[in-house]
Formats: sequence, C-alpha cells, structure tokens
Amino acid sequence: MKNYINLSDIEDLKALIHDARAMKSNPPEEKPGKGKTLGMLFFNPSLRTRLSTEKAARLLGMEVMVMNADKDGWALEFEEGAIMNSDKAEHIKEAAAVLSQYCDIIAVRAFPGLKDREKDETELVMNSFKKYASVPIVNLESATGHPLQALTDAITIQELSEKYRPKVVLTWAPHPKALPQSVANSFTEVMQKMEVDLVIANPEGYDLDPKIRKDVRVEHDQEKAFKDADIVYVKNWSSYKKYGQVLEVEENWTVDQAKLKKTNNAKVMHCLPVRRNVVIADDILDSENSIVIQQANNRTYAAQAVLKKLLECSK
Ligand code: AN0
Ligand code: CP
Repeated sequence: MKNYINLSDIEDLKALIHDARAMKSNPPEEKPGKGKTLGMLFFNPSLRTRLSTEKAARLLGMEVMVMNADKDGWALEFEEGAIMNSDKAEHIKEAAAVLSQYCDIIAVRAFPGLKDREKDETELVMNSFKKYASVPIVNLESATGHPLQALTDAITIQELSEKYRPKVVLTWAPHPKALPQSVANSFTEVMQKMEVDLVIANPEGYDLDPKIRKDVRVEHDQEKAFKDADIVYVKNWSSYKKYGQVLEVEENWTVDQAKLKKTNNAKVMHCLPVRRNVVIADDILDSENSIVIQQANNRTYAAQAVLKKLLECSK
C-alpha cells in the first residue's frame, strides 16, 4: 500500500481487518512509528477523524502535527500554470513538497464543493497532494470517499456478524444541510467486498452514483428495505442526480424504534456526527440497538492498521 486514498488501495481487506482487530484486543508493544511524523491537514471540521487518527499514530509511536489548513494556512492554488495575482498565496506544488520534508505520512480532509459534480469527481485536492508530495497520503474524507470510515464500518460489522451473510441496509435519512455522498459511497464499496446482503434504501432522486452502486439493490420504500435487516446503517447524503441539492421528500425517513420492528432486531450504525430526532430518533440512539459508540471506537484501530501498513510499505 503506497497511499490510502481509495478503498482500492487496500490489497487484502481481510488481512487489514484482522490486523486492526488484533491490535484492538491485544495492544502491541512494538512501536513501528518511532521517529516518524504524521502531519494532518483539515480543510473542514472533525472530531472523530482528527482524534482517532492522532491516537492511532501515537499508539504506533509516531509524532503528530495537526493544522486547520482552511483557517491557519495560506490559501492554496491547485491550478497548473496559474498566475497567482489574486487571493491564493501558495501553490500546492510548494506546499506538498515542503510538508514532505517535515512528515513521513500526510493525511488530508477536503470535502466536496457540491456545486460542480465533474469538478468534485476529479478529487483535485487529494490527487494534487498525491502528485506533489513525496510521502504517502491518507484520505481523511474527500470529495467522493471516506475510506477510513468504511474500513471502520467493515471492522464493526465483522465484530458483530453472528450470521454468515447478514442483511445490511444502508438507508438515507433527512438532514437540513447538503452533505457529501462520500460516507455512503465508501460504505457501499466496502460492503461489496464483504460477505453481506446489501440493500440501499433512499427516496427517489437520491440514488447514489451508478458507477459505485453497480448491481446493489436499491429500494425506494424504506419499510420494505428494512424487512429482516440485521444491520441498519443510517446516513444522509445530498442528491447525486440533481447534484448537491436537498430535495423535497414527502415520506418520513427519520429512523426510529417503530421502524426497527420490521427488522431482525437490527443493530443501528451511523458514522457520526448525528442530528438526533432528525436523522435517528432518541429511542434508538439511547437503546441497545445503537452501536454508534463502538463503531466510533473502531476508528482508532482502522487508522492504526492503515498507518502501520503505510509505514511498513515505505521502509
Ligand atoms: C460529514 C458528511 O456527511 O460527509 C462528515 C461525516 C463524517 N457530515 C457532516 O458534515 C454533518
Ligand atoms: N465520522 C467522522 O468522520 O467524524 P468526524 O467528522 O467528527 O471526523
């Protein structure tokens, strides 16, 4: 593994999940990150990603530097050949090269603009760091994906898989703001690599990118999708078709206990942060059905497995 930008950077998902779970149950003594530095750049807010990745790096013995790049750094120019006489003070060419002098791994969070689909799909920020840095790049959630979250979700589902092939439903839920499709995309991708029966439930107009969905069953009736589900993964995303828009939805898609009745007493997951009683009702989040805290805890071990792999591969 040279970078961790997409799920396709994982060569052996089973082995990575196994390694993460082994480090969770039996914290290793050795510090493969001793003398190495992780630099993290955030162009957007974060609680879990920032702190779990820092914790993971420290568990490996690494030093950590974090920067709120949007607030504290120079505004970056990404365009090749730009005449920089306006508001952008520094080009990514210098920024990424300089960071590579200080860091052994660079991790970046950069959400989509959600205005121009083609532009977002070029993953300009992540790919520019990859192009101009000389050290591995980790995606902390980009325009189209959140692979550390997806690895976490795969670990969490494997921890509670009593069944050989659980039924997993990824359901859209309401949210007042336009959110990226990144979490839903990466979750869909990682579930396609696991032994699960995946169904995606979303209102009309909210179908995810067909290049990512492939042949996964999409249901526009949430109640029907929930039947006999073992795991319900709740997440909002803005429309892919009417790109970045929050569309009018008539039915109630908030997930509550009444809706879980149709399921096989499903465990409920969400990447967090979650808006209570808009996305998921209190009666689930405060119940035994919710595993969102266990899920968030696994962020540390997912990041630890990825950073360890990158350290090994860049030796
Ligand atoms: C972000 C999103 O939906 O992509 C981050 C989730 C991990 N969520 C919000 O902005 C609320
Ligand atoms: N799930 C997740 O990525 O949370 P943060 O946005 O708080 O990092």
